[in-house]
Amino acid sequence: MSTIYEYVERIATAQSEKKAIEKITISNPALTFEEAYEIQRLSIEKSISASNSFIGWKMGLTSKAKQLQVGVDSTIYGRLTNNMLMNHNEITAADHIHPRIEPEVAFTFKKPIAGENLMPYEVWSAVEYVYLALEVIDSRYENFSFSLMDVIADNASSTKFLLGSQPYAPTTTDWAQIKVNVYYNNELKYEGTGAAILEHPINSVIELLNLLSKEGRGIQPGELVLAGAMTDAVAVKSGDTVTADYGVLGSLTINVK
Ligand code: OOG
Ligand code: MG
Repeated sequence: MSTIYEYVERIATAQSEKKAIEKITISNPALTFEEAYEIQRLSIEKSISASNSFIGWKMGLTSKAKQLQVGVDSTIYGRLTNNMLMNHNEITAADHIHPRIEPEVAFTFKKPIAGENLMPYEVWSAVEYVYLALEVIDSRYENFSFSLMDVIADNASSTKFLLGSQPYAPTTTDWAQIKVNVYYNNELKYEGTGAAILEHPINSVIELLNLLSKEGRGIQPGELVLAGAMTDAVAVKSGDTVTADYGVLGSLTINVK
């Protein structure tokens, strides 16, 4: 059986060579939750020592749409590094294995916060801004197919994300009631609401804090959190465009080269 370090290497190679690998649980069905998060942590540590920096967290599988799409029904977290944050709205298909794009919102934090089963008002007191976001995911596994432990080890399929330029104050709107229309090459493909994320996107942060507190961690000021997709993800290829239109709040587009 392979060691945790060998899985870290395999995932890193899949990413750098843009070549999908067999999911870990095929050869190691006994992979535990703790081992899976340890593979994720070590993978990000490796990326950080290669000159990237840690900037926050992503939540995954916080909506029914996403849980059904990938067949995993537990929420998970992943780690975000500065090289994932896009500085223009274009990705190159050839830089990825089988990229998908999904509409999200993100929170930034001005105060440290930690703890289990916090109330929404306690979490909001630490939030600085809310942003519109598009996440690009790219599972390192063949056919975008995985079990819970595989996707945790693979840093929740994260690869890139785009943040809107406009910071919104938490009180701007009821974030559960926001609506998003996702257009694939200018055709309406999916519709979602903020409530699709665990009834309210703030609950995604509460869930993240529950997961982090098991490890004695929390969210630090300056970190950001992607709350999870509000609709299914759209598979994209070179030449495609995905737009998420959030109505009066604005819209975000990613062009695929
Ligand atoms: C897992 C990552 C899920 C989300 O927003 O639900 C995720 C995947 O779908 O590959 O990022
Ligand atoms: Mg996501």
